[in-house]
Amino acid sequence: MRTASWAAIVSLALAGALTGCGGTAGAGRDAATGDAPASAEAGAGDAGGAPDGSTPDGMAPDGAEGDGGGPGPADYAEPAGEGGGAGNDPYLGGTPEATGLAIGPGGGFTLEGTIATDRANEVWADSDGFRFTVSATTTLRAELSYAPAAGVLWQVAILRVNRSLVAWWSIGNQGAASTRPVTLGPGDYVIHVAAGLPAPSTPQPYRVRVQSGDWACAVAGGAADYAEADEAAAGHRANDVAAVRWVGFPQISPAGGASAAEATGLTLGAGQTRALEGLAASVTSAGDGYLDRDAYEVTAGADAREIHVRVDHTGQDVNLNVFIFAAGDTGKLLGTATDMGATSNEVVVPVTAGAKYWIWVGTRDERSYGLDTSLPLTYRVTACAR
Ligand SMILES: [Ca+2]
Ligand SMILES: [Ca+2]
Ligand SMILES: [Ca+2]
Ligand SMILES: [Ca+2]
Repeated sequence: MRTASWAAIVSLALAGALTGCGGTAGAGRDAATGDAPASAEAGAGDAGGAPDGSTPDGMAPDGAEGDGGGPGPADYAEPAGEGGGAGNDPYLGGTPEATGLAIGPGGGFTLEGTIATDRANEVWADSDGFRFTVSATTTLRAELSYAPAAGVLWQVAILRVNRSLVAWWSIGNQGAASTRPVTLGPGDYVIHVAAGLPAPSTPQPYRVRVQSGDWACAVAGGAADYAEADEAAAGHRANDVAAVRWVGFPQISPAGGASAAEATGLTLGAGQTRALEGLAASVTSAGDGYLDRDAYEVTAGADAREIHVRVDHTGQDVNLNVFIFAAGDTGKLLGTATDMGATSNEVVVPVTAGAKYWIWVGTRDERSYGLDTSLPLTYRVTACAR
């Protein structure tokens, strides 16, 4: 059975979330809207302390971080071929690879896999699950590296074994992606890696580093370092830059019109935290899947290797999504945060020192579900650089 749709897969993930969180299910939003409750394990509230020595050395495209600094052999490699049916796809009746690997505080391991040439359905070219064990409560993230190919989006997520999401898919096409950090209690979980269509003509190898560490990025308090300009005179379209439609993977195009990212003038050096404030305006969609869309240009400092961006707000019925683009090119996507039902969205992306990036904050159009009644809504962007 290879028929699938992204909506069906997300429904599976959400059904798992609604049945898998016990008493937390009611803490989120109305199940009838298709929105999941916020993850009980979300690390948003447990931030604290400076990054410690267990922090890996970034998301090098060759997956070289971790144990000893060299790529080295992986701790688990996906076997060639997946047998019949859904193979190791966690969503379509497959069985995730039983890696036998465990992780606790300070630990980490590396996975190797391949996007195969013969596994495509209408959603993705190949979809691989890897089951692992958390032996003791720890904060971890999964860092994916691969050889980028034009037009192909890759994604990485962390699921519970019932397929509900603990770290929503981070999606990009620039060679590396990371889930947000999540604090997980003991038990089994699944790393999910997939690449979008078309199926490759040759197998595409990838690596995933799963690393325990402390990547705290607490909400920045106090006055914002940058405040969105008042774009009311432009119908709140002055800074939109990207249009995003969800058909399986996000389909991204320039927003059209005369929009431009706001020049914040902010440079993010390693160890620095900056706050931006914006307004999710109450406007109708310009034709994509979003209402207001706001882009902010920032520069990675000379010593920065990654930026960790979180967007926080108080609108219980508003979904703000975050996309990180290379400045000036909506075709270059570094990562996404698209958790449904969460008032905090986080994404971690690798950066090149001195390069400019767009932090894009979009309000998902959910008016047909009776949502978005909290608009207009002020939100806060916190950007932590490492
Ligand atoms: Ca595979
Ligand atoms: Ca697979
Ligand atoms: Ca705005
Ligand atoms: Ca805007």
